[in-house]
Amino acid sequence: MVKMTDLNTIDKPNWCPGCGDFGILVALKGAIIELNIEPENVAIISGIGCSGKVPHWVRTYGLHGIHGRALPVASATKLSNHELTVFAVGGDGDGYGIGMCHFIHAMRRNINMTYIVHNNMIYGLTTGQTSPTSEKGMRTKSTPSGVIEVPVNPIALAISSGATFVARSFAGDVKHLQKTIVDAVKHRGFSLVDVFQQCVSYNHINTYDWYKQRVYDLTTVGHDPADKMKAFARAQEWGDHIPIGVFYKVLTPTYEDELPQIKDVPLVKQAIDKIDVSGLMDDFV
Ligand SMILES: Cc1ncc(C[n+]2csc(CCOP(=O)(O)OP(=O)(O)O)c2C)c(N)n1
Ligand SMILES: [Mg+2]
Repeated sequence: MVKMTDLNTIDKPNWCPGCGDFGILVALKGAIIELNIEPENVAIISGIGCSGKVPHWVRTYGLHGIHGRALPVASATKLSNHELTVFAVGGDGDGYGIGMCHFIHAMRRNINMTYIVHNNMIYGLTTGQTSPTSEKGMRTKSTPSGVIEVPVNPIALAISSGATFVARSFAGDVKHLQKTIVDAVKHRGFSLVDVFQQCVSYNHINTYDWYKQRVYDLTTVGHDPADKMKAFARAQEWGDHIPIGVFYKVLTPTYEDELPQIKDVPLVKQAIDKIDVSGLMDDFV
């Protein structure tokens, strides 16, 4: 049985005290334990941001990559060895801004992995600029007179882009978040877990209390995640009541299922001792 001590690192997180990232880290580790996946069978791939530091503090395989590129690296990791449980992790700026094109393409590919987005509606690491999910009118360092654009709606975007598991949770409700991550990993296909997360240093509007007062669990209203149109309608809800939970879920073949070269045996296992690359090495090295 995998235990918390198996996943702990010597280094301790250096996020600001009170940051929602702590709740996400605890829920992610809790999910790996609950699923009983050995650390050597997990890869956590991140982009840049405060959120991008997650792989430093979970003792599994991990890679802290470059800004906006968590998903292509995670996709390559999964396609190299699809027996691994792969997480992509990043912020709202990382995934819904600079990484937006990867977000849409990863979803329509339906690679079997879980994407956790720490959505604090701000650029945290760079000290408080507007992000794609910052609300219209929000004053930040980069928009002193208020944001002009409407925010990205990641849930609606995911449903329309072909993601086969679309969920939202809240870093302040670790139990809900851990269950959502467990369900996302169990789902065969691309899973988005958008996580409301307070940034105590740079977002003084969307605080822990702001989220806490608004979120309600979709299971309490009998939502059916198989109903795409109802999922889309729930994704439009914003304001005093904002849903969390699984909006949409459907089973379709994964990218790995459809790729004959790796369908039966992971690429990494095919290569061992079977492919002679010496000619190639002679040419190029
Ligand atoms: C190519 C590139 N552009 C810009 C930056 C600067 N940068 C670092 S993190 C970041 C945004 C972080 O915001 P978010 O993704 O929301 O993560 P958070 O810190 O809020 O968790 C930016 C713009 C960078 N590192 N690389
Ligand atoms: Mg952010």
